[in-house]
Amino acid sequence: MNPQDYMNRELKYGAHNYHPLPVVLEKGKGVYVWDTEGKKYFDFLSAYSAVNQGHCHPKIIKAMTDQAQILTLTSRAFYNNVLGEFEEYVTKYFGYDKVLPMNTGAEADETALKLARKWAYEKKGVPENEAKIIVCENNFHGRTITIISMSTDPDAYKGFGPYTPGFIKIPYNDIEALKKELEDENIAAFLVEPIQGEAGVYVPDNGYLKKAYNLCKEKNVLFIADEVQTGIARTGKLLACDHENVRPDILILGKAVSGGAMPISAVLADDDIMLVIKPGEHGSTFGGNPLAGKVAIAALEVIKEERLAENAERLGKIFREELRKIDSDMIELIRGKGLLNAMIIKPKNGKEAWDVCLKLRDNGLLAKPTHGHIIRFAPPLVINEEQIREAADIIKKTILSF
Ligand code: IF1
Repeated sequence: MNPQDYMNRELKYGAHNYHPLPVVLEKGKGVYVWDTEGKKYFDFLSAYSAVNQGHCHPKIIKAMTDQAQILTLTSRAFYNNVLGEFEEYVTKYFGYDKVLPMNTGAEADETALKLARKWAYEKKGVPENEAKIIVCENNFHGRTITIISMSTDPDAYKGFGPYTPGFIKIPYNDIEALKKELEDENIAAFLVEPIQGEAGVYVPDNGYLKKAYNLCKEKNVLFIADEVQTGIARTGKLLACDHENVRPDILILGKAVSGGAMPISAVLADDDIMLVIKPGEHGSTFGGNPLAGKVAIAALEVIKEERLAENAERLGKIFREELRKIDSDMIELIRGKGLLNAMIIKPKNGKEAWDVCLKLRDNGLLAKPTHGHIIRFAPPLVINEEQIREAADIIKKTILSF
């Protein structure tokens, strides 16, 4: 089959809920992926930051294949010999009393919302069914009905109502707006992305997270960080909240928890919050399965062993520096932190971010536009200096060709 055959088959038999860049991949290793014709590319999306440890990391794949031959799933109806090992490892790793394992990022966000509401009723004394959660405009937390009820993006929510009530939307990076809404006594939590990914790698002002956290503490409101995309070394620290020494009351993780091997997510909190959920009140068939446990431990070990946070911090600076040197009126702005970066494109002669991504593909680098005019650059964190300079050269050559 040629690439067009593969694409046509997906179009014919799959739902049309995506519009992929036309490239058909069949193999990945480290920072590279290969298409069905054998052409090699830098992967500068990393499956939306799930593949921080690089494609098919040998240690993660070994953990996966070893455990897959022993025991994959028991359900939580029974104990298994791996879950506790994972729970001990991950809670010590991030410094929380407890973890609740789920599968996707959206499920972890839903878990955090349930925790916050129950905590509000049982611990804060909010009257039943009155709890509200403050969220930010242009957020992205996933695709469930409740999560899209928090969204301000019509693509995400339009046509899927009726919506879940109980959310207040305020502008991102706006401390005054938060202060005002926190006056309401029924606020359970403030849910925030430390950097807004889908919004276009929107980095808030220095000090925003710290101020927001402190305001929440004054009002006995939970500070929930969605680090599904920013977490696990992507922004140059283990967590993006670490840049401001903020320790969220509830921490939401997904994506890179598995290094891209399988869907694994986790919610971390201390006992006074986590223990409001009792047996039978929450869970999932696959959450906490032994295969996921072994994969997650290996994936988190790789982050520390290979010093990926430090690498992201150092190479992120070089990368932004190189991109800022490109002299083109097509580039409006370069922004980001660590290896989560974005280029804002000013269309030229009718050529937009999508056209830039097509040409980047031709030149051997894969990236995807968001919101029409923003290109996200987020390579696997195992990239080295020579590779990041080579990738920056490809981007430069591509932009200058327009
Ligand atoms: C898609 C974006 C990234 C997330 C944050 C929760 C989730 C996500 C901060 C849900 C998921 C994804 C999902 C993917 C596109 C993607 C994305 F462009 F939409 F914004 F990463 F940049 N919290 N983000 O970013 O996690 O349930 O998907 O495991 O196609 O929806 P999930």
